[in-house]
Amino acid sequence: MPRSSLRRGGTRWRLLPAIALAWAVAILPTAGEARDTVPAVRHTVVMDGTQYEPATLTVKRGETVVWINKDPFPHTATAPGVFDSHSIAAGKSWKYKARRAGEFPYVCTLHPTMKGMLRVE
Ligand SMILES: [Cu+2]
Repeated sequence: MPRSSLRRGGTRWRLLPAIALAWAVAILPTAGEARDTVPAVRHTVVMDGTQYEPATLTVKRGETVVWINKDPFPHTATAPGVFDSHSIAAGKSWKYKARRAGEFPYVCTLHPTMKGMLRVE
C-alpha cells in the first residue's frame, strides 16, 4: 500500500515536464503577440534562383531584415551608402536593422541583374 502510493507520486513527478510543456505552449502565442508590439519585427528576403524574394519589401523603422541565401553560390545585398552585406555564402544569412527611412534600391554586386528594393517607413 505505501509502496503503490509512492509509485503514484513518482508518476505525478514524471508528468511535471509534460505539464510544464503544455503550459509553455499555451502561453507562447500570447508572448509572441506581446513581442510584436515591441519593435523587434523581423522580415525575411530569400535569395534563390539569383533573385530576391520578395523583390520589394516594406518595413517600419527599427525592424530587421534578414537575407537568406538559398543558392549554392554567394550573393550580396548592397545599397551603396546605406547597407552592404558583402558576400553572403551559400546557406548563410545576413541581417540589417532598418534605422533610416526611405526607398533603398539594392543589388547583388556579384550578379548585376539581381535587384531588390527595401522601403523603410
Ligand atoms: Cu548574387
